Amino acid sequence: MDADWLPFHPAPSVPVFKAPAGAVDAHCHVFGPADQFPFAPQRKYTPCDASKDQLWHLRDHLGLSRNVIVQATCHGNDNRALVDALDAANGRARGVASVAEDVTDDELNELNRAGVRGVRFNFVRRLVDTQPHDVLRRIAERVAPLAWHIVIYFEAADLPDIHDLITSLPTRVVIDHMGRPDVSRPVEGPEFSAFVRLMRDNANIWSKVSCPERLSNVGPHGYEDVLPFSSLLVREFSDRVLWGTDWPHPNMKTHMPDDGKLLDLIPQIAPTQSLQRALLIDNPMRLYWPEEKSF
Ligand code: 0GY
Repeated sequence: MDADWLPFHPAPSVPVFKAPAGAVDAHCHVFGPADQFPFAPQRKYTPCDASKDQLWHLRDHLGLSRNVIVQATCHGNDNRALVDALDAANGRARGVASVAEDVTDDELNELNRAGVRGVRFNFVRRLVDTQPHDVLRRIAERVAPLAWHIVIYFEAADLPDIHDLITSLPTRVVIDHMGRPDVSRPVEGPEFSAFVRLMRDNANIWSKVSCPERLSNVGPHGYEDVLPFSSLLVREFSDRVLWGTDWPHPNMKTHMPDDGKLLDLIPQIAPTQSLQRALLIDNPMRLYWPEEKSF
């Protein structure tokens, strides 16, 4: 692993907040193990291993029920570690894959069988060499008939450049980590208002209200500067928000969060039981397990 890599928290606390039964961690990753699933040659970082079994252990420790595993850039378009985890999850995990334009229909069908329900487009330059918008649009058109969605990861400053791509996609779109706002700017200021407007004007766009530890300038474990941003989205778009741990927290440089304490922030951003249920159960179930219809 990279010399400055911070491994995930070895012993997260048991959260004081008790998640409602059936709660979903809708953003997490598996890394390797590298001896079984080598990292991609074009990767921009080399992490520690973070296995599916360690993920299930964290899920149970936190009192959660299900996971959505997002393909991390260190595995490129090689989704084998993801599929391996999904196959071992007994239906308790779904996935978001990375694919290139030359992916075959058979490969897409196999990913669908394993539980993949979306493709991630990543625009964060320190993580990937980005692809042309027309290529991404064609990939979205390929996966739309499978009822998959597109997950998009970008920095707030890049929203103007990709706005038209996002609004032209033929699927639901889920934006990672609230579009990574600069939380030193006002929540009512022009930058975050543009993001809120994007969601207001496009009913197919969802947001993950995840990663306070990545966005915060004040740090653990209150992350007070991020909460106004996540609270606003939960309040205004209660049926289009998702929450996740982001375990094993790739590329954290300042500190490693305690996953239990991340869960303890939920009542601050979703203060009522009905908002908590929407955020942790109803919304992720609608997106990832729609066939269960028990939510
Ligand atoms: C995240 C954030 C990061 C990394 C990745 O796929 C990835 O490599 O998503 C990051 O470095 O900000 O969502 O896990």
